Parts: sequence; structure tokens; C-alpha cells
Amino acid sequence: MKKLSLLTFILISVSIFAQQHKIIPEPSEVRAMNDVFDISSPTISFAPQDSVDFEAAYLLAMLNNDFGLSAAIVPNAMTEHTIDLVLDSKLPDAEAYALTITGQKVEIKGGSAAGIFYGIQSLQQWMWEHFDAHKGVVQAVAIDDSPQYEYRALMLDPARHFLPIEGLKQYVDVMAKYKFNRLHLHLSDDQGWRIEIQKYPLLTEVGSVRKETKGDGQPHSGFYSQQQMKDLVVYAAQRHVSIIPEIDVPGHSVAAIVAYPELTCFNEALEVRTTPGVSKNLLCAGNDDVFTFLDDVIGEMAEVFPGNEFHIGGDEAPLDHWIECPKCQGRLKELKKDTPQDLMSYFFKRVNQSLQKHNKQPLIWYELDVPQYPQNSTMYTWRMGLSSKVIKKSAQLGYKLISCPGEHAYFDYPQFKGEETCDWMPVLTLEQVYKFDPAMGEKKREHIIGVEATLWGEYIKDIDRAFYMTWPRGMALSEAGWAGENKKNWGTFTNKLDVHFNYFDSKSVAYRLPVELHQ
Ligand code: TNX
Repeated sequence: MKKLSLLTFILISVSIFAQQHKIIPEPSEVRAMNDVFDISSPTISFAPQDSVDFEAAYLLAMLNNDFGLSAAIVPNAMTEHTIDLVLDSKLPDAEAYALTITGQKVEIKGGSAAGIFYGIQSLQQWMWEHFDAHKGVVQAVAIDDSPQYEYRALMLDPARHFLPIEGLKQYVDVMAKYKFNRLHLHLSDDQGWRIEIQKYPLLTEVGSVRKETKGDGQPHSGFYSQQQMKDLVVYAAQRHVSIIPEIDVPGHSVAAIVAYPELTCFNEALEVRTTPGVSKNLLCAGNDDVFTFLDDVIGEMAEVFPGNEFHIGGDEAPLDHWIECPKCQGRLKELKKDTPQDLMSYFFKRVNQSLQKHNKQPLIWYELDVPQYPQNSTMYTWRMGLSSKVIKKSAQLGYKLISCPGEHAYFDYPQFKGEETCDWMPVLTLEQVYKFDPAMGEKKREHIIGVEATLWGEYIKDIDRAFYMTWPRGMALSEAGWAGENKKNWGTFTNKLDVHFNYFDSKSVAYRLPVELHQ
């Protein structure tokens, strides 16, 4: 009888342990075990040929700085009582990991260095709840985990308001903790051109300067040198985040047009915009110099951004000027087409030729009235929502789809009624983000490769505001991208947030406290 009750006690404690973790995004499987590991002065070890030196150094800094331990790195130690980082090709995919803590050792296996990096994030978050600082021990556990979607992104918009490079690095630091693996940078728009292009110096000399005659009177000008961006690419890659550059064409191009007005249909002299909105001034589809310009720009950027994903915009390009322009009309005749939307298909076909030359694939904001995009395109479903029509049409036409619908993933929208943004934007609550299912109720759709939150910058004037608008909604989105629908539970999620906020406080990272959850 006594034995039985002890067993019952153990079983109950194990199941309580299983409930008690606050890891975000929710892992596939967490099994707490009734043992502890003495982690007060651990040795971190790995096989040198595995090239996980960065991960080991990252783990060391985390244990020593955040938990006050005295960890050391000894390659090839891997004996009793070490923390081993091990590559394991048998895990389900490259980003998968298995974290095991027993009384004897800690082992973090990863499908690649990325998997090990994610295992380290889960170890840190596990320790927030299960590290006993007095005794220097951590609760034993076995966590097996892998992502639902391969593409998990956040987007920043330094085009509208420039964000200094250091802020982008801080942003990468935090997003990597929630297992996001892409930072999409919207590098050009009507309100600014933000990346140095050596062949076209006016893009940044003129196109990056906002003259604040209207607006808030602050100078929101600036640009990134190619070297700064190369550094960011390396910094982010170490944290398993790839940078996706975007040049938004043929619309949203006023800043480029200010620098080179001959690229428009009517040689328009404009000013860099300081107000939000959609401009009718497009790059001219009938002018071959436009495609030479884009070919040059893509060529230089291809050297800076080594990934094969390249976003070329495509949103909100009213066709009025193309309809009025004789060169565009001539082009349509050449193509033997008669609707101006066909010019948009033509435009992206030409741009895609430049991308292909550099081994890049086009990523494009989906506009449903455009008859055809290049076959190798990845489309983003944005403010038109995530409807079954979009999902079906993209599948039929053979495009990959990234899901970032306004009603779940527009982080420029206010988080509660009355939050300072602008009149037309609907509220996007934490719960509404949490409800986001990229597959819309179906188990999985092969062509939906991932999710993205877009933090449009018209009202995001500095990086602290970007953090404040991102977190904790980014935590909710990370569960849509990583954990998947059958692992999500709103109540469990909200109970996890407190330790994350403590961590943000300790690092002075801005976020919004969702006070409505406690009312
Ligand atoms: C639409 S979504 C835009 C952006 C704006 C945003 C504001 C998309 C592809 N284009 O230019 O910043 O709405 O929410």
C-alpha cells in the first residue's frame, strides 16, 4: 500500500512536471524525469569537425551571464558530466533537436547546427522554470522537437523610418530565441531607399533623405552600406536567421524615382515621401533602361545577400501611368496582349531573368489580378487575407505560398483599442495572432511553406517601438510557424508568458504587457 502510494506520487509528479514548462514555441514532446543534473560548473563539449563552435560559445555565455554559472568549453571531452553538442542526421530534419538532461549529463542533438542552436534556446527556457540556483541543479527532461513550417519570418520596414544597424542586430538576437529563421528587410519604398548601390550613388545620396516638412519633424533618413549589411548577414547567420532583402518594384518606388526620374513613364520630378499611402508613380514597363537598372541593383545586392531568396515587391502598383504611357502601350502590342495587367506579368518575367542569373528566386506580394508570375515564385498572401481562393489558386499555378494575412500577422496594427497608430487600422490582439492557422483547418498544405509577420514602418519610428509592437505577438506567431495547430493551447500559452517578460525586463527589451489577460 505504501509502495503503491509512492508510485502514484511519482507518477503524479512526473505528469505535473510534464505540464510545467514555459517554452515558446511549444515543443513537440516534453517528458520531465525525476532526477537532477548538477550544472553549476559544467563542461561544454563537441566534436571539432561538427563546426558548432559558435553554438558552444553562445551556450557558454548564456549559462555564465544569465545563470551565473562557471561553464567552460573543452572540445572532445564528452565524458561523464558534460553538456554535449552532437550532430545527428537521424533526426527528422535539419532544424530538429533532442535535448536530454539526466542525472549524468546534458545532451543536445541537432539535425544541423541550427537544431543544436534551437536545443540551446529550449534549455535556457527550461532553466527559467527548472533551475535551482541554490543547489546549482536543473531538473531532468527529454525534449524532442522539430518545426511545422520551414519558413518562419518577421519583417522590418526600415524604408519608411530608418532603423540603425545595431537595432537590427538586437532584433535578430530576440527573434532567434523564438526559433524564427528569416528576417525580411523591406529596403526600399516611397519614403526611402536604404541600401548602398555603388553604380547608382544617388539612390542613397538623395533617395534615403526624408525632408520632414510634414510628419514629426524628426530626421528619419539613413541607409546601410554594403559592408554593414554583409556584417548583419554574418551576425544573423550565426543565429540561424537568413536575411531576405526586398526592393519593392514597380510601385512603392518614389525614393528611387527621386534619384533617377528617367526611370518613370513621364520623367516625373518627385520628393521622397514623408506621408503614408500608395503612389501612382511606377517604374516604366516600356523602358529597357529600367530593366538594366534593376539588373545592376540585383547584381550588387546578390553579392551582399548570399541566400537564394530575393523579394522584389509587387504590391499596390496602380496601372494608371502604364495605361497612359505610349512606351508601355507599345510594349503591350509587342507582347500581343491587351490588358495592362499583362504588363505586370511581363515586368516580373524580366526581373526574374536577372534574379536567375544570380541564382536567386523571386518572392513577391501576391496581387490576384496579375495573370501570371514566374513559375519559380514564392507568393505572399497579405492584406487580401488567407482565403481558400488564394490557397487554391497558388497551388494550381504552382507557386509556393507564405502566409502573412492582415487579420493575423500585421504587427503594425494596434494591439488594443486606443493604441497610438492611425485611424484605419483594425486592432490585432495577441489572441487573434494566436488563432492564426496557416493551413486553415487542413492538416498541412504542401505549397504553404511558412508564415511571416509584417511590421510595416509608417508608424514605427525607432527600434524600441518595433520591439514593443512585435512582442509578445511574435511569441504567438512562433507557435503558428513552429509548433503547429495540434500543439497550440491559448490558456497554456498565456500561462507561459510571465517568465519571458522577466527575461525581456532583464535585457531591457521593449514589449507590451497584455494587461487585458489579467482583468
Ligand atoms: C500595405 S501589405 C502595404 C504596405 C503598407 C501596409 C500598411 C503590402 C504588401 N503593402 O505598403 O505599409 O499595407 O499596413
